[in-house]
Amino acid sequence: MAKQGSDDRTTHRFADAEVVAGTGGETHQVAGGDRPVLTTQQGVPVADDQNSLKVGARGPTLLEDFHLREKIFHFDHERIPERVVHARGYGAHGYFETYEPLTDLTKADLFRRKGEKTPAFVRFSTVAGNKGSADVARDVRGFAVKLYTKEGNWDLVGNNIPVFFIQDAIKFPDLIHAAKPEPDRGFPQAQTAHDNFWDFISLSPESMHMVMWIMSDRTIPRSFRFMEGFGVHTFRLVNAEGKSTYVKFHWKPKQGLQSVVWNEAVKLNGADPDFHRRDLWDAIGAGDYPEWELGIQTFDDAFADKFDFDILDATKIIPEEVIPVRKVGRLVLDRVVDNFFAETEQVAFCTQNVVPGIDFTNDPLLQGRNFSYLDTQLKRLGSPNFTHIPINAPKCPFHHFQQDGHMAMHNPKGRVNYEPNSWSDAPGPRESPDQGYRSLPVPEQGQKLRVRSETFADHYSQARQFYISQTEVEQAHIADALTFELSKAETPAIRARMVSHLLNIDNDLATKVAQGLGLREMPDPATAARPTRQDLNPSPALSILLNGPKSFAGRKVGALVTDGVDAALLSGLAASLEKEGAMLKLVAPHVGGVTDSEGTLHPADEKVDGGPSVLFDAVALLPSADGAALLAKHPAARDFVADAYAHRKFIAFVDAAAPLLAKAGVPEARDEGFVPLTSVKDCDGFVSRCRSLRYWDRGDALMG
Ligand code: HDD
Repeated sequence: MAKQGSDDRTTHRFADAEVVAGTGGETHQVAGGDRPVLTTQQGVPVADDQNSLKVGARGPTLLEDFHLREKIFHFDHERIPERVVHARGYGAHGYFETYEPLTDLTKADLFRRKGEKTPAFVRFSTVAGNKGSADVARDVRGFAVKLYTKEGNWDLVGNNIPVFFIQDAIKFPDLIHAAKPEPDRGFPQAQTAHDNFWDFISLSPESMHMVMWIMSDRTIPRSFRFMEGFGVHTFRLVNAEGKSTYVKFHWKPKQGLQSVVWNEAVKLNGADPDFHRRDLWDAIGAGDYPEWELGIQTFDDAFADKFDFDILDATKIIPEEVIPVRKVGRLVLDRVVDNFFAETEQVAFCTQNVVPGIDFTNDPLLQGRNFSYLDTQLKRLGSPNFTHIPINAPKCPFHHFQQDGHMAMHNPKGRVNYEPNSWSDAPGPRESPDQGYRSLPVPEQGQKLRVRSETFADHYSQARQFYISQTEVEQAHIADALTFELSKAETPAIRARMVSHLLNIDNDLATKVAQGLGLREMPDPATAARPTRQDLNPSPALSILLNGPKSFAGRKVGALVTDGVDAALLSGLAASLEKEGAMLKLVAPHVGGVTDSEGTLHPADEKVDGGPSVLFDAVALLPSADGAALLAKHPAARDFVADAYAHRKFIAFVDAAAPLLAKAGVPEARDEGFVPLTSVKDCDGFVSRCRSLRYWDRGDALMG
């Protein structure tokens, strides 16, 4: 129930609802105690919210029923258009804290004072799927940050990948049309594994660097908390003297990087389509606030001129080994939304929302984005007054003469609505040449041309650099992902065309994918505008596995338990995990829980059918002997074990679990990913094994 200006949630409690029988046999929930009386939007108290106004008990409904009409009318209009891209997202509040003044580089107010805390709202998203699609689709993740600075809102609207598919915004509608469901049939949903996408991509060599990223495990993150964010474009920092420095923005998760494996992603989307949003909600609710450090790579014209690639080309990175990332502050997410629609859905990011001290470059993708975002918010939120919505309004004072329009909520008083004016009693705001935003006076001249700069022409060298920077496991995942996706492309010519590009990136990769596809004949390499450079060094910063967490904090162990579970082991495991900052979740035959060896009841977090091992980072098999025999007959329990094994998770087990392991098809010779729990002292050892997240040596024959 809406109660203006109040966060009182007592109206949602059930306990004090009193259900009474009415005279005509109808029932009502009546106001009682401190429960407010239900009203219409006009504030008129409502006597009966269960029955519409009719002629007699079985007669027609009356048009006069203003309560019915208002209620249905409002319901009919509850939906707004979903975002044309990034429709599925999840947001949270927090703050950004500046480590040290950056006044030598920028006059941006938020970077002036050490320890300054700037309120922030972040929305993570997938790109292609609709609002109701599954969270762990293979897709780029949006990483949009709104910083409510003292000199206005700064939106850094980034992704979890530092490059993009295209170099010029004019190709964005084509790219998105090709990625979204095909227009005649309306599917596939939230996936790029179809002809249109790969047709477009295979005809766009500029996408090849991005293809390496999207086919890597970056597009199946384990959690929003465990992924990086990037501003992608080169921006400018401008200091008080008007000196400009180029900058690339990075968000580095303090929790380390982590992804799921593809077979896990597929199963996760069925087991919990809300996996990522639930993870963020749960972590913040548990006080385990995710943090990212803001990193900057800064450079000048001299570097830009000698760099191998064009700094205005959004399909290129500057390797961290070439320009190190300097950490300048941290972003902490410490509050979930109160209302999903009001905040996550209505938040409106615009790349053109910059503050004094931050400026744009001529990156043609960024320039086009600056047109698009304002426009799309008008369509989506329905009024130029979308800035009046609290989530979008600045938190600093603001004064302007923009007025009226649909749903105007800030309506200035008095006569003056223009400037300059000569009214002395209430003259209103004026511009400030000193404090106001000034665009960097970059000299620009040239002919009007529709061309792509020659300096944007190398499409393969950094794609190769990304590939050779991956560990063997990660390279195999890229080959598997390409094989999977291209196998879903029904047109053989599209598959072959993609392989012709891969030949320009890495011969082994092309060969693996060609074999995976069963290509009869290897195509010729695609004609390249520039030959692929073989001299770019691998960049370890590009690997997820080389940049994993140092601890198991923030992760979850799923323990399969039955009645008779060893009480000491269970509490020992819980204690070891708590010490690490990780969580223990109990999966049992019944959600009511299990009674341990000492007679204590432990409610379960999941019933075994609803709590597959894909939901957890590692598992513990702690059944009693009777329980193991029971679970061995249970298909969901066998899958729990078989999947944990196939996904190369660390598995703690008690001796009694042997029949379950056998039925799940686990070889009797246990590899080092298995940790026997013979006594409580083994629990710490298990947790420290879990820090490396997966036992990758488990054998190439396994899927994943
Ligand atoms: Fe975009 C949304 C990120 C290129 C046009 N974009 C959107 C969101 C993110 C990005 C994170 C979701 C914001 C939210 O959570 O509300 N977009 C990017 C990145 C790009 C990029 C990192 C390349 C570097 N986008 C891009 C181009 C165009 C757009 C080239 C158009 C020319 N993007 C939009 C949009 C969206 C959007 C249509 C849809 C919903 C919205 O803006 O608010 O304007």
